[in-house]
Amino acid sequence: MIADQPLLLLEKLRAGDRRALAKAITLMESARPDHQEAAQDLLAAALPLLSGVAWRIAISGVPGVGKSTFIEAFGLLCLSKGRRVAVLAIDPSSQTGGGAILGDKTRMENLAREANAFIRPSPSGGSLGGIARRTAQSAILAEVAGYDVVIIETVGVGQSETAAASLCDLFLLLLPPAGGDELQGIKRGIVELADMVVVNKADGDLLPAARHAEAEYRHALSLLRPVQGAARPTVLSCSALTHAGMDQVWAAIAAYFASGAADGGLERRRQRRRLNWMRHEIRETLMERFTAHPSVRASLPALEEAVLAGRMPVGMAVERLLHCYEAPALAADGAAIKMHESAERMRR
Ligand SMILES: Nc1nc2c(ncn2[C@@H]2O[C@H](COP(=O)(O)OP(=O)(O)O)[C@@H](O)[C@H]2O)c(=O)[nH]1
Ligand SMILES: [Mg+2]
Repeated sequence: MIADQPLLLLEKLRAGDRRALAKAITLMESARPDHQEAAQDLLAAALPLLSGVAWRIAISGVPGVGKSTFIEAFGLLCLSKGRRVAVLAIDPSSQTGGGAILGDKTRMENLAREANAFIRPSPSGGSLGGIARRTAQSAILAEVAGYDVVIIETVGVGQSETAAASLCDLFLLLLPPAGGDELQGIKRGIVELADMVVVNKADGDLLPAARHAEAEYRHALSLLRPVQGAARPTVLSCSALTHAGMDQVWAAIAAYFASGAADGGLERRRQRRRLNWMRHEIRETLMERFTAHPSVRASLPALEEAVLAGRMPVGMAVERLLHCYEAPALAADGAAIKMHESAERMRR
């Protein structure tokens, strides 16, 4: 099976084989330990092959803002510039195989038909952290397979934006053509994550509203203090439907990557991203192991009970749990030590 031949799979990937990419991602998403091991071998072998030329772009925005339509339009534009496009998704709400985001593949019908495009729905199930990790790994595999524009679509709810922002080179926030009270993105702090803000649906009756919103966002963002070292996000408007303004979006994205490559900002961001990812994984893995640990599990109910009843300080309960985790043998020996002590006492 594929699990036996990660290097063969890598060869096919490097040749740009779309089916090999689908297979590699399936392998990586599998929970089977042998698949996981093969996938990690594959990734380790793939990493040194990355040239860094690929653009990794996350697109976020509330449902209905036009993400899928935008990605198709932008994707087709990328293809017309000779690029190869992979579309991935982060959607923690998709518990079934299809995935809610790209389940509506109909919206990307034209892109899906193209030989140089690859579309993959969100991995389903698991924590957001797990989904984000699998998406980041899929992005690496896609880059090795020669997809030099990797687009990550994410739903604009909850934590998925933060996750997406932390694993891309450019975080593009798509906003609806409404201003005033509806500068929601700013209220929710999402805009601060954005490297680029694009007001969509700048067409037909919505054109004036879109232009107005664009101006409002530009103004609002000029008042925000930019994150240290980061440039203020570019604000644009476009129509994903009519493609009006898409060329300007493309130009702004190209300029972003050109300047990032020239001044080293892009590489710094990627380095920071890898380190953050590692730290995040350490936290997640430790937490997983901690809660799964037999002696932690054995002690937890009683300690929680004691904290609940106000009989034990939280700090002490935590220390005892950590002790169970770090020195399980000692903790297990605890009973033996107690018996030993009482035996001693009885003897005296
Ligand atoms: N007028 C207009 N409608 C758009 C535009 N982009 C998307 N839509 C429409 O908005 C609806 C939601 O689009 P979709 O791409 O599925 O949004 P998503 O949920 O963010 O992926 C669809 O009916 C689209 O046809 C646009 O630029 N202009
Ligand atoms: Mg969509």
